[in-house]
Amino acid sequence: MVSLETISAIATPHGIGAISIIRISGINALNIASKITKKDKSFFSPREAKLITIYNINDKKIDKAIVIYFKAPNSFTGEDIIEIQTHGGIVVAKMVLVTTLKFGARLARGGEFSQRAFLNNKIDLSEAEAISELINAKSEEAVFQLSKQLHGSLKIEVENIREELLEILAHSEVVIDYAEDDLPKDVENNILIKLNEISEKLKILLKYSQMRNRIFDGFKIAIIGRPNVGKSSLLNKLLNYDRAIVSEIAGTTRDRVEDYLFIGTHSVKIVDTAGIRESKDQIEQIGIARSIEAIEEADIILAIFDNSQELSQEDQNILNILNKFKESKKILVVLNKSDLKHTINNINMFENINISTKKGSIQHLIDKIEEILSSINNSAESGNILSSTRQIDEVEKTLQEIENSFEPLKNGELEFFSFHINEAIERISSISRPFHHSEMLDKMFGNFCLGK
Ligand SMILES: Nc1nc2c(ncn2[C@@H]2O[C@H](COP(=O)(O)OP(=O)(O)OP(=O)(O)O)[C@@H](O)[C@H]2O)c(=O)[nH]1
Ligand SMILES: [Mg+2]
Repeated sequence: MVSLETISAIATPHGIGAISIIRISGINALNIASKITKKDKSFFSPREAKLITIYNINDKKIDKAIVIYFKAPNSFTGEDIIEIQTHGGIVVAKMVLVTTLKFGARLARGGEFSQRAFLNNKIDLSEAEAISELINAKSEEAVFQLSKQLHGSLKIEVENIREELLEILAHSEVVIDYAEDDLPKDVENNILIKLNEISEKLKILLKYSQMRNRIFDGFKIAIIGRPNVGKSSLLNKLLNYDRAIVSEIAGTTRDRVEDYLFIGTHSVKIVDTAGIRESKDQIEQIGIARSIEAIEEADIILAIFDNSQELSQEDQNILNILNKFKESKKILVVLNKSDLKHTINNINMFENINISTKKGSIQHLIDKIEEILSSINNSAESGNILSSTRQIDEVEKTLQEIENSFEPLKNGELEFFSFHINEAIERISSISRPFHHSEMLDKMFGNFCLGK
């Protein structure tokens, strides 16, 4: 698809840096390069960096810059691209940009380069979304995942599923058009098996994608326990500074105290909470309710108990709460104050670890947390994940359509069956290439930064 307009933008962040890049894309790009350098078009050979003077519209020298020509279709957008690397600085780059506009380029909208790349089949939508998210990635895990997507792994998985659905549709259509009888029983069974396999694949994709927020935004750890067991002491020790107030008065922490730290390569948000106990104090009650919320939001729960004392009724109540989260969260029982006499020793049903926040190191606890975080990550890393809510939505709808197709298939209502499979195909296809896209594309690429 050839666009008549040539677009131009500053592709680097606005600020002082070693270099700034101005990017021009479109049929007029080479012409503009020729005008701002006062060189013939033949001076620029594809993918060769040229150090050359840049002039403004009044023939005044602006800068000496590197100019690279990417000849269509072998460029990011699939169009002719000129990249001008000027010396860093806001004014120089702006002057070069204004000159390109004076020579006929139009200022690019946010994401317009990527949009053109998509329209010219250089990237598909899942790759475009990966680019957008990669720019905003906050953790190493997110970068690895998105890079996989950028290299097309999600596209391949989605296309395979689409092919399988098309094959199933073809079977059904043939019978509708030519056969007098219903679908033979063995064919119907094969289709059912295939559809179940596809459903399973989609469900796994969704399951991994639910971990997306964790992988992309970091994990959450909640420290919980009854008052005075040493929750705030542990927070401070993990952070290596006195973030929360510690005192021997039970009920010192009244509200959630949050902070961020790195455990290994994992970015983690850690939350210290108000001690959980029966309380008539209204403010304390609110704090305790927030502690329960913190449990719900967390990926890992560090449940602290005072090893120097017998388990109390309050501790027992906490264990009852934890039991409800046994399946959905990783729970680690931390027996604190191990510098004093050991009274509890072990709490069954959970993994236990002994520490003292007062004496000695807690490195073995940190190592354990790192091990848990890595195992959560590895399980997600082995598969593809959907990197946007749009993709998750499309997969959920695909799954729904497949489920809707089972009934008509069993009843021999092949037209209805075909209808649902068709819908499923349309849904799954739209992960990489939507059918009705113009409005959605404008919206999606509009979220990109300028020059991208
Ligand atoms: N001996 C010993 N004392 C500790 C240890 N950890 C904490 N303490 C003491 O236990 C008391 C309570 O510690 P905090 O960290 O304030 O306990 P908390 O669980 O945050 O208590 P609340 O905020 O009231 O829920 C303080 O006097 C700490 O000095 C430990 O490992 N050994
Ligand atoms: Mg506290």
